[in-house]
Amino acid sequence: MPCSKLQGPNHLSFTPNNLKKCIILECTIFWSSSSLQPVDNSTHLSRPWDNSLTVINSSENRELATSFRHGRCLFPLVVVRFSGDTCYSKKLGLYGDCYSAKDCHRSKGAFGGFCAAALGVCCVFKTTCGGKVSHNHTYFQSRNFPTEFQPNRLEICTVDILRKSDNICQVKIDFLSTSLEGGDSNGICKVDAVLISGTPGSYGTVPPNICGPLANQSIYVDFGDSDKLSLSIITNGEASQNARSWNIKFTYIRCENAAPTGCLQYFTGAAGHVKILGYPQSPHLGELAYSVCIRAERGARSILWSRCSEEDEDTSFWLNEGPVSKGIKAIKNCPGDYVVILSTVSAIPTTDRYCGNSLSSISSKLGVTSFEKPFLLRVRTDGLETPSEDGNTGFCLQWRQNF
Ligand SMILES: [Ca+2]
Ligand SMILES: [Ca+2]
Repeated sequence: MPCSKLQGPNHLSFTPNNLKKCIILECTIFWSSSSLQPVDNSTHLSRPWDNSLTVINSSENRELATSFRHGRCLFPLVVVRFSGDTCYSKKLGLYGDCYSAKDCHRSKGAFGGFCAAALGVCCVFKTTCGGKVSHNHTYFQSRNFPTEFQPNRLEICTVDILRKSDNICQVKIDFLSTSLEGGDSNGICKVDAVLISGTPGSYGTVPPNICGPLANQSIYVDFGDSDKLSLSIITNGEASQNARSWNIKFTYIRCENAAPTGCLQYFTGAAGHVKILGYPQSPHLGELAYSVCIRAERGARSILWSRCSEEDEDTSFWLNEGPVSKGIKAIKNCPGDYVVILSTVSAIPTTDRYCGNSLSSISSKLGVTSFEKPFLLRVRTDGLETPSEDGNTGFCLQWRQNF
């Protein structure tokens, strides 16, 4: 009998959507996946059946879950299995997966409050140097985070990111906070560095070596045919004894949700902004070669790129190797450090490189409109800078899609 036809002892009809498993004994509880949130400790019941819980997603049965939580539904056994939906732990301020208490304990996760109408626990995973990532939303943190540490020698801290299944194509790496040394006078990461290995990459998606400020940056890394990626953070305590720390989140991306091919960074939305990796530091990082992709929203005809309005006018676009000039473009004028905005209004291929101190030679407030899809911004810097340059901070650019 299909579960949608079953009735409980209270004569309540079940019409679950996205049904995963349904076992009815005397009273079965359904609840919406949108209700998978930690609840206050005072509202949860004792749960002797924790070991055999099954989450059944339904958008129509929150009322049942509520009545269950208040103990009005009497039953000898409820069989529910948790499906690992994302939950947010207010207690820890971190995301986790909704698991049964036993599964969370077995997986060495941390208790982050209750979820799924208090039937599950929001299981939070953290790891540090030498660890392995095999759960969604795993946080890779420096030792004793959030307390900073001072390395007194060259240290290499590596975490392996394991591919959970074939339908996982990428991992999204969110740099939530970092305190690392920046690049040298050429923008090269010679003291500290974040290195990512194991990905086949392709043009525009090979993760560059990065360092300095990385908070709020995120990148997508392809597994390709590999079952494991590695992320290493080098902190050279011999070159600098400044305090270091990091908190980095890994999220598995299923193939149907993957960032498009060729995109190291990927954003959605009609408007937003993006900063060069390592922004702000002067000079900007060197030896970068990657693409930033913006998903074209339905009906979008073009995209306008301009400097971030909330950033200082002098530093929000500054990619140069010689005297500061506004609105420099073309291949011959931007040989080393530049962004590419494809097929702008002039549609002349040689005019799509931009460098200097402004996107426009007329006013730094003016931007560049591109009609080329997919919407993307290519970023390229070499490994050389002219000494005694001030500024040269890279970019913070905002985009707005036009409909
Ligand atoms: Ca430069
Ligand atoms: Ca350069």
